[in-house]
Amino acid sequence: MSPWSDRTVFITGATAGFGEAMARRYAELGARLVLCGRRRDRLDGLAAELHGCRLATVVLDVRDRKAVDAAIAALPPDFAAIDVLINNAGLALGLEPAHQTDLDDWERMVDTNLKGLMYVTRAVLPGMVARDRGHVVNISSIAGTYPYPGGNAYGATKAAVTQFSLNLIADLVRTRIRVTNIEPGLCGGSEFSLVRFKGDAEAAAKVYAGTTPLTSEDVAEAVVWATCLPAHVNINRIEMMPVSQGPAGLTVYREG
Ligand code: NDP
Ligand code: 8X3
Repeated sequence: MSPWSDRTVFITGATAGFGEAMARRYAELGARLVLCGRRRDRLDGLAAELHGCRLATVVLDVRDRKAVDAAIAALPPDFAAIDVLINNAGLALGLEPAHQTDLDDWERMVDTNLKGLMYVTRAVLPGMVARDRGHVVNISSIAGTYPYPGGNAYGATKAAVTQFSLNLIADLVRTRIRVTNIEPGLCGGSEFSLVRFKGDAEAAAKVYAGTTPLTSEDVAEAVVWATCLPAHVNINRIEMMPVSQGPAGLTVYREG
């Protein structure tokens, strides 16, 4: 019998992209799933696709702290003991330079990528500590390490997620709880760029033109790998990029 048949995986942002791919992979492994997102129709569609799997769906906006607490407190008993929390919900908005950006976009990224991730983590961790069992996987980004023009607040939220993950490891070092920070680079096939460019499909497609980016399935595979390792092994960070991407991006402005 698979060890996953006795484990519950809680995924935020399961209605698209990485989260959806992770839901499918953990369903294959036989895990119990709690799938969250704001779009009810998407959750219903995924539940229908994965019918026969043990899963619960939760319509949840991670920015709503009270709703996060209430949703986790109200999980059906079979799903309440979360073994793997995947904090995946997040977004980038805009690629304008800092002085031209919409401050509402910055606020929404901070509220979702950082504060929302913290709300969910804080609600789930006490149960993990009480059971002395669990794995928190935070989906950060290479944007949290390498700056690029227009990355401003998005990169800042992801840098904070990365440091939050490392600090969680420090806080939990006396427990058996594992924490892994995933830092993907260019990844196509999800709704990420469509959201970033606010529905402009042409601008979104240009991001991936002429290259072979990572896929949501590649990221899901890295998460599954980290969570399948023996219980004494903690993968602190995974930085992953497509072969066609590299971390050299220093900017020099030359006058004239
Ligand atoms: P998608 O846009 O395809 O998926 C984002 C998911 O987040 C959706 O399921 C969406 O669900 C959910 N979400 C967004 N806002 C909220 C909210 N307020 N409350 C709850 N759920 C929310 O993007 P990806 O799958 O590509 O991205 C997933 C994560 O990976 C993000 O954190 C992103 O920053 C990160 N990442 C993405 C990379 C890429 O190139 N694609 C590379 C590196 C990191 P719904 O709209 O239904 O709420
Ligand atoms: C998404 C990757 O490079 O578009 O986090 O910021 S990038």
